[in-house]
Parts: sequence; C-alpha cells; structure tokens
Amino acid sequence: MAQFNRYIITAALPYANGPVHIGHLAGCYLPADIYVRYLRAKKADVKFVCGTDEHGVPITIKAMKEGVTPQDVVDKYHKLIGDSFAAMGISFDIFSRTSNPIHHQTSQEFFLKMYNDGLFEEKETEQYFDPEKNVFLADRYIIGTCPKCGNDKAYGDQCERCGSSLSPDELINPHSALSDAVPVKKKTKHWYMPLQHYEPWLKEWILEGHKEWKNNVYGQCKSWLDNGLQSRAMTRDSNWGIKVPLPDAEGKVLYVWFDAPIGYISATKELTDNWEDYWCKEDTKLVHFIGKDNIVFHCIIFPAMLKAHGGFVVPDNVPANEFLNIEGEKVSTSRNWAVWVNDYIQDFPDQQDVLRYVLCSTAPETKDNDFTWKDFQDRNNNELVSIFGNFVNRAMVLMHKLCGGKVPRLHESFMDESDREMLKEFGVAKEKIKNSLESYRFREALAEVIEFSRKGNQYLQKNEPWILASILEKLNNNEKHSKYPQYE
Ligand code: B3M
Ligand code: ZN
Repeated sequence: MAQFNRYIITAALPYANGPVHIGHLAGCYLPADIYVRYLRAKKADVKFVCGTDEHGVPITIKAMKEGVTPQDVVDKYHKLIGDSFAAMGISFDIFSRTSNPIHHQTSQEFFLKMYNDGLFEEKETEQYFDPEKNVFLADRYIIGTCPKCGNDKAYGDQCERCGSSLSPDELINPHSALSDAVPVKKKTKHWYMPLQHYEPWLKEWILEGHKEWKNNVYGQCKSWLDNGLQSRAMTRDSNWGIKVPLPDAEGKVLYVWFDAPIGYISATKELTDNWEDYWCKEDTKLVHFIGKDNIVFHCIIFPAMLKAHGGFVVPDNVPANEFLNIEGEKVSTSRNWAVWVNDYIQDFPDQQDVLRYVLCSTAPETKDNDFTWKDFQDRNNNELVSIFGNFVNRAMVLMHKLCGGKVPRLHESFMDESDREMLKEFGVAKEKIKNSLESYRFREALAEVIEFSRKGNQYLQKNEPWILASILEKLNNNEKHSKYPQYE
C-alpha cells in the first residue's frame, strides 16, 4: 500500500443551472465532507476543492428557457449553490467557479500541451445546424416528436416522458429549439481524443490495479473497457465556453467534460501557491467524490487526459454513490420532485445536523435508496436524539457535575470490570469507525457510532453516576467537591 503524505479531495462541480437537492448531498458532498473532516481530525495535509461547472449545454438551455443570458444563470446559481453548501456545513477549502480566468487559462494550457504533443485527431463530421440562427445545434437543442411515445417535446438526445434515449435523426418533425427552423446538416471540424490509445493503460490501472474500488464503479469501468473505447470530440461549436486556443477555431469551445474536471486543478491553484504538491507529487492521494452518472468521466476520460498530458497524479479512488429517490420516486427537476437544499434550510433553520445524520445513514452507497419524511422523523427521534444525543448529553452533564467540566484523568484504582469493558469497547469502536471511513463506508461508520452510543447509555444506566452526582451536589453545596478525588 502506497504511503500518502497529502490529500486532494474533490467533490463533483455542480452545474450552475439550478439549485442542489438532497440527493446531491447524500450522493457526493456529504460523504466527501465527512471524509475530509476525518482527515483533518487526523491532522492530515488535505485540500477539499469544489466549485460550479458553468459551461456546457445545460447552462445555455436554462438561459434560453428563462430568457436571460448564460452569465445571469451562472451568477445566480453559483451564489445559491455555494450558500446551500455553506449552510449545510460542507467545509470546502475553496468553492470556485469554472468561469474564473485562472480556469480558462489552465484549461487552454492543458489543451495546448496535448495539441502540441500531437495527441488529438482533427476530424470533419456533419452536425446539425440552425440555418436561421447560423449556429450548430447540440442534440439537446433539437426538439421533435418522440417516435416511441408521441411526446411532441422530445429532445434530440432523450425523451423525458418515456425515458428513451434518442438521436436527432429519430425525431419526427425535428426543429431547432432556438428558431423553430428545420435543422440541416453541415460540416464542422473538431479535435478528438483517441481514448482507445489509453485502453491498455486504463485496463491495467483500473481492472488490475484498483480491484478495491466500489462494485458499482469498478463494474461500470469494466463494461466501458470491455466494450472498447473510441475517439471522443473534446471541442464543440458554441459561443458559451472556453475558447479553443488555436488560430483556426472561431466559434469552437472546449467540450464541457474536458474543462470541468480541470476545474479541480484550477481551484487548487486559486487556493494555494503550492498547488503542484497536491497534483503532481506521487505521494498525494487524489479522491474524487461523485454521483454514479459521472463515473465514466472521472474514471476513464479525465484520467486518460491526465495521463496524456503527463505530470499529474491519477485518482486513488472514485467512491461514486448511486441515486437517492424521494418517497419512492426518482428525483425529477422538470416535475419539481426533489427536496431542494435551499428550501430545507429555509423551512428547518438550524436543523442541518438532522439532515446530515439522516442522509448519511440512508446514503445510496451500494444501490439506489429511498428518502421519506417518515423515516427522517423516525431516525431523528429514535436514533439521533434518543441514542446519540442522549449519550452525549448525559456524558457532558455528568462531566460538569462530577468533574468540574473537565475530561477527568483515568484513575486505574477506581475502575471496576464494567469500566474496563467499556474502555475496551471504546477502542474497538474507534478502530471499526476508522476502517469504515477509510474504505468510504460512511453508513457503516455512522451505525457504529450509534451502536457505541447505545452501549454507552447502557453503561451509564447500569452505573447510575447521576446518583453520585446528586449526592455530591447535596454534600458539597458550598464546598466544591473537595471530598471527592479531584480530576485534572
Ligand atoms: N457538472 C455534472 C453534474 O453536475 C457535472 C459534474 C462535473 S465534475 C467535473 O452532475
Ligand atoms: Zn417518448
């Protein structure tokens, strides 16, 4: 096992086109935050980076729907999302944004290095084009009737009513979402990354070298690699994004999945001058926390980019979670079926820990899981308050009554069998919690905390130190605890 001397922990950059919901928290941000807090508690050298992903089609679609500029959209949601995370105690060292100049520069340099090393293929293909607006259309911008279910508002990549994935050719009556014009095909040039060249390395690195990755992550990687990788365009036709830094590239921007993960590097640059320690030294542990829909980008495409560019570490782990459903149904932005974090904070101010507790204990770590308000209530009342809260509260109150508010020194001579047993349990629980956290099993770690609290409550119940506390209180009304062994 490699020895790591510092950590760079990333959490997926949310698109700045809408608020975040509790599924995002449970899937990615909360586990990342717990892991980072654990590392900080161990006094590890760690940087925790995130920020908003402000390019790509999702942003421009949102702007179009709302009749505002993409810049308006990203400004609004960068603030809203950042505030939500801050209110929920997600303790990033930096929450940056991919519209920052330092990110544009970092991404362009990354692209240029790969370009100059001859790592792209230049290819001309036919793409859909809006003859009225004079722009190329991403598949999402083409609307028509779904051949499967008849929905007349299906997108060129997917029908949101029946869930079929589509290509623009399959749509009946295709038209541009920008102008209603019928799209035509037009030639356009792009820069492709031949991912197949990195296949042998990826197979060796992941399939042989990282068998410890979570089953859902390893399985997806294996299926991508078994199916064979292909060249993938790393540029797009758009006027929103990071300009392709080449002379003959008017109207071309970097593919959002090319620039967004580089955002982790740019954010680290923005955070600290010694950013290279975190990205280029072999004894750094890089961990990407993400949701399952981002696996291929973080396990295959971005590592291939890092490898191609050279000089960077690659992730040691990518602990992706599955999805959290709400009351038995999949989250849907279009149907507004979600618990939005900003709404929760408004409705339950000062109740962040309850939500953190519930989301951690029901996190979709190995399969999709369900969030219900009934379960939220039960877990709060029956676990967080009555077991953990009760234990901590009793311990604190007793410490104040019996030990003058200080953690007492251990006096071997006052200990009986049950004390020794409890101390042993404490050591065992600590070891278990540590192991669970280090293998990204946060539910298991939390369950162990509750189990230990349960035992702690039983121990207190049996020993009834509050009886002693009340006797002492009566005896020492004025004279402070002087007859009782003093603790330092
Ligand atoms: N913005 C997708 C998402 O929010 C994308 C993640 C980027 S991580 C580099 O799910
Ligand atoms: Zn359909």
